[in-house]
Amino acid sequence: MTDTEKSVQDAYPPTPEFAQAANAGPELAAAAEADRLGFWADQAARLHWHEPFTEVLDWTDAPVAKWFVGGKLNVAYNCVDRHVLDGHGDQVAIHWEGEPGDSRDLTYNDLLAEVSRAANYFTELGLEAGDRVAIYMPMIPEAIISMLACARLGLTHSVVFAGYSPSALRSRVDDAEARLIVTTDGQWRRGKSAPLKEAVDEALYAHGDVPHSVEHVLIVRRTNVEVPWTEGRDAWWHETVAEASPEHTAEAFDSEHPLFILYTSGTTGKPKGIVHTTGGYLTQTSYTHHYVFDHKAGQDVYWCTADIGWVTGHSYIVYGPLSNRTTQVVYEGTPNSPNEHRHWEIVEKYGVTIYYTAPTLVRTFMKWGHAIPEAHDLSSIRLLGSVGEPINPQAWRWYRKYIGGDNVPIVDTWWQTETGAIMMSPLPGVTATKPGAAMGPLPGISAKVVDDDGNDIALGETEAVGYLVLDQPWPSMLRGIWGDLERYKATYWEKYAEQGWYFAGDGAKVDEDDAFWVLGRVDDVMNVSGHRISTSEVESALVGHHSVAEAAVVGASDEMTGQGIVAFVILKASAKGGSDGLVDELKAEVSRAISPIAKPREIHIVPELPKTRSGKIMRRLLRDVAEGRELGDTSTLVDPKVFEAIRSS
Ligand code: 6R9
Repeated sequence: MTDTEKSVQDAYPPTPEFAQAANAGPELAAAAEADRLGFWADQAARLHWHEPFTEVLDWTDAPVAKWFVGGKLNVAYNCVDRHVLDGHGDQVAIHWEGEPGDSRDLTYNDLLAEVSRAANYFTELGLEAGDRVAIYMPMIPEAIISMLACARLGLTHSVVFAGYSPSALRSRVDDAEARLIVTTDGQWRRGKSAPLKEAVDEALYAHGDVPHSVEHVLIVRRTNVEVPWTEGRDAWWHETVAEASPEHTAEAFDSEHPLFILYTSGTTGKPKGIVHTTGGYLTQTSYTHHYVFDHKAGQDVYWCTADIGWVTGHSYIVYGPLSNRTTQVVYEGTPNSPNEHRHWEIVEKYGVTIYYTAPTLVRTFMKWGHAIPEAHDLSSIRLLGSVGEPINPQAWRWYRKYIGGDNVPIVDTWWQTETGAIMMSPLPGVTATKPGAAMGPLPGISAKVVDDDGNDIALGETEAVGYLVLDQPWPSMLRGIWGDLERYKATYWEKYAEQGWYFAGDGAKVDEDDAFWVLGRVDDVMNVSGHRISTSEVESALVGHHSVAEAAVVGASDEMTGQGIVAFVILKASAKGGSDGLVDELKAEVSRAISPIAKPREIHIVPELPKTRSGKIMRRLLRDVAEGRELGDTSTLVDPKVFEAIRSS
């Protein structure tokens, strides 16, 4: 059998039944090819525009795009009001499932009333369009309501994952100069309540008298723990928002009005505030959610298991789904609370039809064993999705077999915080999928795989790995890094400046059938359980400990989490020994300084680090050590003997 036959055989074509009823058909790609900008103008018509746009794309100020120029719209109106006005107010928007077992259904009518109340209270606080609001909350309806209330008023939200430390919160609040923080008293995590408001206070006071921008802290009661209180600054949601009027008229904002900032790890220690705007972002999230998930309003029950602290939660829990009048499940907790059956009980309870999660969770389910999903009726599921990292073919097949009843399409969706919405994915009903491949750019999107100089890597002719680039602007593209246009240009546009292409930071290859395989980051960003963490962030947390003189961090491949964080540290002469206690202490320090998600899997105390003659740490060699491989080329090392020392320690 030739390779081509093998890969064709390995592909999973859509079933005729699925294809027949699918939202997408071959005409979609044909339309985009015939007239790309006209295609996007058609997609923009999915939304309600208070004022129509006059131009689809203005790229004269590249790399800062303007999409749907002159158009005016309100995101919350599009996600809530218009569904109510269209007569769907009684449809459930959110089936919310709390970790301890409480639950709540919110219809689109309820959502409209709640978002309006919050918008009225935010206005009462004196917030005005363009101001920034930080949202530091677990997965409860008020988090989504707060995001939508911001969108309704033209306030730019910055959601900070509630698992982040006070200092991570503080740096994000400072960078965006947020005037309001919305939070909760505490959050449920594996059956226990963890304080959250306390973390906000720690963030605001930890720097002593260093002034901050925060004027108000609004607190939702969730776990009933006592909270520290600052009179005049702090307010309870139930005493303020809940008392506000449920009537509010949405005003329209410019298509390029900043909708949100979301911080993500870059190659330096300082997180980047990725800026997204209004019209193009909502157009592409709505378009992709409709076609990639084959979503049918009023019929499907959709569940995306992400957290709103990540871009997947923004685009595929809040904006894409709600713009499409989705009925969705939102779950507050971890998948094994109170036991490993939780997700499948939820699927059964609500009759979930579309389920979107991350490969790391699929691998966790595999580890727990197929007897667990087999104990449940999952026959309602008709489509599965994957996001966050490459999904290994074994996990893909397991996912399809045990969760998808061996007959549903899987959409492996490649995109980034920066791209705002899905860029590459199979189209269900159209694409024959290969396990582990994101297949190719969606209609309207253009991507390629090139070498260092920008030459095309010939299709299928070679196994050569290249860099993934996006060679045309797209509606939901980032508009910059908050307050740092130069860093935006340098990070994404410098490498292929001549060609004017966006450099995604991912390695990829294209096979003989034209299918794209995304292989992972090519920079110093690690991907741990789908979370982006930069090596230098972890290094600075380690160096922040009084015993550590120097640290080097690498991502080593990990069966469960994709990559695991492995650190090599040199201790200060004053530090005593390299006891196990110290390693634990260092792990705890990283967890405290950044988040438990950044906690190293291993820390090796070493006498020296391998460096080039110009003083750069050779991470590639450390990765070889961490992954137990034969050492690669050590010829540029100052002192190759360093490795004997590292290996024996
Ligand atoms: C949406 C999201 C982006 C990075 C990206 C890439 C990796 C995401 C992937 C994937 C292979 C997929 N990634 N989806 N790699 N196949 N389907 O995850 O955004 O947190 O910014 O991460 O994740 O490396 O560059 P973000």
